[in-house]
Amino acid sequence: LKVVALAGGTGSAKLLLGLHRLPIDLTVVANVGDNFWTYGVYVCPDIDITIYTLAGLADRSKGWGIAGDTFEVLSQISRLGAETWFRLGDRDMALCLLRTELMREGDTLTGATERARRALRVDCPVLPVTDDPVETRLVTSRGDTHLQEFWVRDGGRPRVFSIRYKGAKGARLSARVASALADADRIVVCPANPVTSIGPILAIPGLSAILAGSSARVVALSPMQGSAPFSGPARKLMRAMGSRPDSVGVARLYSRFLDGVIISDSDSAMRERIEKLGVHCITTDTRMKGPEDEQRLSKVLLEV
Ligand code: FO1
Repeated sequence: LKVVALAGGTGSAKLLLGLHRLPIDLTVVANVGDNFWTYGVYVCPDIDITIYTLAGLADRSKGWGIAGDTFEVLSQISRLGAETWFRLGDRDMALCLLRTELMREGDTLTGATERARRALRVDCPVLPVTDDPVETRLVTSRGDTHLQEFWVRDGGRPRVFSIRYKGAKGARLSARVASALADADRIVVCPANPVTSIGPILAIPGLSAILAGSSARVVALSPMQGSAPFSGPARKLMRAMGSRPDSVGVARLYSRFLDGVIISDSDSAMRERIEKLGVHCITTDTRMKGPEDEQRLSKVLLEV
């Protein structure tokens, strides 16, 4: 079974671990909207957490970076008087340095990612949705900011007036992503922030039409329980986009292409509303507390 998973950060990585343990042919399509230039390097948080998680290196308590990483470079940068609110670890920085170097020499983000995942012995393709730069930007009460500035520097506190995916309109879907989607038997939308993780993927011209026209079933695991996401700023950002911050809102955002969705059993009252959108809805315990949950939910996603 060829499965393509559309993935963002922490929540996605947990589900990917479950999918990765099943006997399927898995390809991960990663968000690039949270990619960020800092300390002279190109950081790709969603790509990197996917690789670190599948390589068994991730710091699973933080949800980003490498377990046991040190912060020597960052301490010295701070000593030199620069801001260090973005806590990029030493080993994590190594991947970012190599990626920056490869891309300066003319390699694509796809090529640099392929090299890293192979070196770290991740046995499934991790594909950035596009090789063109796309940036999730927010107009907030602290000005026009990158997603990382809003979330990490400002702690997600400022008021959010609008959100845009800078560069998305002119970005081209990567050829490898297009071919993985064309060959897929099933497409899984991971439990990720629909605005900052899946939104930038869907904003790449042509992608949502490919999903809508695909003969593969497209299924999602909702990242929401009630109006709270399992992690991150989904509630605030869905509201800012005029969406209901719950599983109905998520299903509505994806309804153009979604065949089925798994939502929390505590939200079973939302089921009827979701089915009215033409989306088959299953309720179960959607919390991922460990490998059993990750695998159980992965299996349900392949059966919906
Ligand atoms: N998130 C934080 O909340 N604080 C950090 O200092 C931080 C550092 C960081 C370094 C590398 C990396 O790849 C991710 C990092 N993240 C950090 C996570 C990241 O900002 C977001 O959670 C994701 O972009 C959301 O998908």
